[in-house]
Amino acid sequence: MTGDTAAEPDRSVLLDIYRRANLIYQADEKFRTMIMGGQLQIIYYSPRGQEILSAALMAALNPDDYLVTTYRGVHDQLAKGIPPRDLWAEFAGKKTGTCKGKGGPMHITHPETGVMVTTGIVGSGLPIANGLALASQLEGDGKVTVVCFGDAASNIGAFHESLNMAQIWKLPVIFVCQNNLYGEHTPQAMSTGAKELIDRAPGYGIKGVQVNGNDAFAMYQAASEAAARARAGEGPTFIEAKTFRFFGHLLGDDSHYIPKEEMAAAKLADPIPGYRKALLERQVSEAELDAIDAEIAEVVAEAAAHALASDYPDTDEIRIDVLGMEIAA
Ligand SMILES: Cc1ncc(C[n+]2csc(CCOP(=O)(O)OP(=O)(O)O)c2C)c(N)n1
Ligand SMILES: [Mg+2]
Repeated sequence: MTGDTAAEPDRSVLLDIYRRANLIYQADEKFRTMIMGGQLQIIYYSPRGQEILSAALMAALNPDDYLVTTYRGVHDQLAKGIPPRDLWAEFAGKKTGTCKGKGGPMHITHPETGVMVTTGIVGSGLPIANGLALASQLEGDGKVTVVCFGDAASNIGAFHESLNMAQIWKLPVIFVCQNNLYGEHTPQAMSTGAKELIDRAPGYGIKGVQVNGNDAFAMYQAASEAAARARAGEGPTFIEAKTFRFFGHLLGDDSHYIPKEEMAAAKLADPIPGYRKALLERQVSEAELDAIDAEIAEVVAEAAAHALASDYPDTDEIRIDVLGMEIAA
């Protein structure tokens, strides 16, 4: 694994990562509370446990860089900068949402913050990311495309084709596998022959970096280096970022297929309090972090209230924004 040797990011970056991670953490808690309380009727893939990975990754990008992510994407979307109230309204299917309530939780798109596609089809984001990166390469706009996906997605054909093509064409793309060790209720060893996913990188001649995604410092370093390589025209990077998910595949999953000791150990190493501790050891004060937490609590409460108070889209909307369907009722 990498990430042990570089100079640490400066204080403003460290606090930026804290802010993004805690926005994810608090938003996730609120989503789960609202779903369990019957205020939101949605299928929900919690990113609890994967907050630091996303926060550090997105902090290493430019605001106008592109992101492609998955159904387990709320951490990526918030960390990339989608305004929480717009995201929340879309999750709730309301017309004030990022896609006027017509995308829903699995299809979040917000080009203003570079969130180009969210897909529920496992592995399908990688070729789309190559397309975005090819456009940037042709236009010379200097943007980097990041595509996030899970460990099980690395068994899909599109993963292999995309790594190969990105390498041949030296595309400015970063493939980030958020390896939480489980697919849909399935341990990795049951679905994957390779012991380490990173071992697939050399097969395509692509630069591979394996990192502890729950370590903000290592993750930020890996992402910064990959972005710099991409912008310098040196091509793609495959980052395997190890992490864990605390709420199973989807909300309601009892995680019976995860050994209790494994879950307990992962929770003991919870990256959220871990990162807070790391900041306190670096002369950041409790008061400073508490103030950020309080500010985020207000943002999240406002976003949730806004979503609940907003209207559903009108039925006329069903024919609008659909390719070839803008026809009169
Ligand atoms: C092509 C395809 N096959 C199967 C599914 C059903 N499915 C949804 S999520 C999932 C597991 C994905 O696991 P992983 O890639 O590790 O991501 P994680 O959910 O752990 O973040 C599967 C098999 C799907 N959505 N798309
Ligand atoms: Mg997984």
